[in-house]
Amino acid sequence: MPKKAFITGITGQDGAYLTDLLLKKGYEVHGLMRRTSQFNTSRLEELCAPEAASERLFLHYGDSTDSLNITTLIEDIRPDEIYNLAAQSHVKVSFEMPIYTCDVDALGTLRILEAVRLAHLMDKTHIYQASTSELFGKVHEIPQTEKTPFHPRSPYGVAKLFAYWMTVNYRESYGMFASNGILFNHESPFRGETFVTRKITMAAARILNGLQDRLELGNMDAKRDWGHARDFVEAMWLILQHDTPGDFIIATGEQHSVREFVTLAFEYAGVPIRWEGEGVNEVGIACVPKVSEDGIPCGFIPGKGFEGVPMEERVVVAVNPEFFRPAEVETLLGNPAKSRDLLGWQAKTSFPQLVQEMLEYDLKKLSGK
Ligand code: NAP
Ligand code: F7E
Repeated sequence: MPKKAFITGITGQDGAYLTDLLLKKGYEVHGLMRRTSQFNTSRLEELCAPEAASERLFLHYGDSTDSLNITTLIEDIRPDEIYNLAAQSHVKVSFEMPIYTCDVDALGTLRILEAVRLAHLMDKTHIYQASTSELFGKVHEIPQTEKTPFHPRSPYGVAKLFAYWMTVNYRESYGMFASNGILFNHESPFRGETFVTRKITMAAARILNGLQDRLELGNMDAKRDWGHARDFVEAMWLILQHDTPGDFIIATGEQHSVREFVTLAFEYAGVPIRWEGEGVNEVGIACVPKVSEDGIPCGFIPGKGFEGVPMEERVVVAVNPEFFRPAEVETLLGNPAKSRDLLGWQAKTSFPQLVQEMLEYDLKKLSGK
């Protein structure tokens, strides 16, 4: 009998990479999918082998805010492993929707834990909780380890703190195999388009093709420990295969600023950015294709450059305070020593490789190939 996994948040970035991984490992995968007015399974379709998906992937309508639905699904599926990835995962949006964010991200986790308990699956089912480096928020030490005190800085972070401790509490109270993966930022070509890395690579691809004037960003001094989602979902699986449950930091151990991410994305096309000014007046200036009138991509071709394209020097990056947050997390840097020593996990993708893969994907998408 193949192992059965139940993934909430299966349509998201991590859900799609994890589904691909588990299908390759021979699992039967069940996923919780929200009813939406348009299909939202494009990531799964792009990432998962169609044959394995048609035989062993089952999608169920549901929502993390619906206790009955979650309990019934878990009772019916009786999964060996649950990966609770569903979340309102955007930090800035959480300031605009704090109550909804807590319902999904905090209580949603409790609904899963209770469902496993009520279905008498406590000895069978291993549970992975998608915890986050946002728990550290206003950091108390650098780098952060599993022992660093928490100080969340957003409704998202606070909701995830509740979920973290509920997971620990069910483990300690009922002996459940419930573990937290404290994952630092991880990105990919399948990252949501409003997170900063994907916003940058999509805009860079458009600017390099004469389709966009400039990119507007918030705090470019923010520093993150950015890894690749493909590497990070392997850690999720390893956490549930470990002898004992626990809490694990998953990070690369290297940090970069938002500004560095932008610089590297344009450098990929051989375009240097000159940074001028300070604070809200800071701008990035570069020599790029003029914005085309007809909306047809014309500009950078990987391997060829900008042959015959009319170019100009202009501001391509500017600060827009609209993207500032009421409270910011300025710096995050994880120490992944515990996961390396106990799980044998290590990030495989370097920062430049990550930026390059994301930009190449967005350039290819623009060219329609
Ligand atoms: P994501 O791309 O935003 O995906 C979130 C998933 O949750 C989507 O499938 C979304 O469904 C689903 N979802 C949202 N609200 C829901 C609800 N009410 N009921 C059921 N499903 C719901 O996020 P991600 O980057 O893959 O992250 C996965 C998890 O890891 C999240 O819990 C996130 O908070 C956490 N995390 C992420 C990072 C990171 O850097 N990526 C780091 C640490 C922790 P739709 O497709 O319908 O929107
Ligand atoms: O912001 C700054 C912003 O939205 C990164 C989620 O997956 O990782 C993610 O949360 C930094 C912040 O990710 C813009 O202020 C500047 O300092 O890409 P982000 P995040 O907030 O770190 C954690 C680990 C999670 O758990 C979350 O689910 O970039 N920034 N200018 C900007 N951010 C955005 N989104 N847009 C800007 O224009």
